[in-house]
Amino acid sequence: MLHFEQTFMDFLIEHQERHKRTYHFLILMNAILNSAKRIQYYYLTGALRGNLGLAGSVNVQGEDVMRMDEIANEVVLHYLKKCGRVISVVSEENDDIVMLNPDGRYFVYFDPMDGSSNVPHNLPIGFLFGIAKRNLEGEEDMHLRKGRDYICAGMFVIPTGTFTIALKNSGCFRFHIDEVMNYVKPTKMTLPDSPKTWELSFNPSNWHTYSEKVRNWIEQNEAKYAFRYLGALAGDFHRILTNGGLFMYPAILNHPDPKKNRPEGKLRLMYEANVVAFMCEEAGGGAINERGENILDILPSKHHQRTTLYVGSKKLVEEMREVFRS
Ligand code: AHM
Ligand code: MG
Repeated sequence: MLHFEQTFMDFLIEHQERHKRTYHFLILMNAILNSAKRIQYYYLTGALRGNLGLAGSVNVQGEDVMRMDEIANEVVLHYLKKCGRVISVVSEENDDIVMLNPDGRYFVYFDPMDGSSNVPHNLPIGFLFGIAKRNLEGEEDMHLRKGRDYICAGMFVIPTGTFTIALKNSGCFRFHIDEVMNYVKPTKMTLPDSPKTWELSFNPSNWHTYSEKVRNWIEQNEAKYAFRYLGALAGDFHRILTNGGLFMYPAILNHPDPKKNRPEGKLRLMYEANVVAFMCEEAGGGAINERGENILDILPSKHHQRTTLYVGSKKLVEEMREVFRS
């Protein structure tokens, strides 16, 4: 007897039918899947085709753009436009909001290739996305939504081939890519209660630049947990979701070169922090910034806004909230 695994699309169709929803979201998710598979293909052959270097331009954040960033962004914009369901997008790779289809139903916030320091090595990166729905009743407020108002958020770890997605109030699920490039075999993700497997994840080379409160907490607690850091949020958060623990990207405050300080943190709220925070809450965890605010409750005032981030097991997130309150 042949064995057929449930695909992501089977899973989603069932979910949409159960909740008596329209098919628009399926069409949008089909475009997201097409994008991910295409990025997967370009990235797998990236070294071979000489696509892992610089593109020769600088992005809105003042960082060098990689050729792969451009390819991945073009891929996602193409599929999202073609599906006809997206009003406009915020992409890490575009300074401004990109208008796609004024009659669309959704806003998509994405980073098509996150974890740029891994790109020249062809090591894992992430395609991260969050989706909000247009205000169907009353006036449209356009883009600047809180993560709490997203209807779903997800990430592909590329080229590893895992896809994790959370649907609002319906949980967080992980899929694996199969031989014919379908994402299959949903597993419901719940952060483990037992601290035995918990891990800490942060860039230790920045340790000396963190606030005193954060440095003290690390000194007092790091020996209790294993430590892992890949340098690509999707990969690092993937581990936290499975093993529990805490991923953090604190404020950079005491850098010897003051131009490199980042009092608001490095990660972007709308398409990095919110994406993992949304998945984490659906898996029973939490996410806050250094003001002790829930990441998902922050109303952005600009679309490339940065934030500090502490995401993972509830107990550790609450411990950090106390640290910032004290
Ligand atoms: P990017 O958008 O330039 O790729 O930066 C985002 C990445 C995250 O994936 C990762 O968590 C973090 O930046 C790593 O930063 P660092 O290299 O400073 O540790
Ligand atoms: Mg990024």
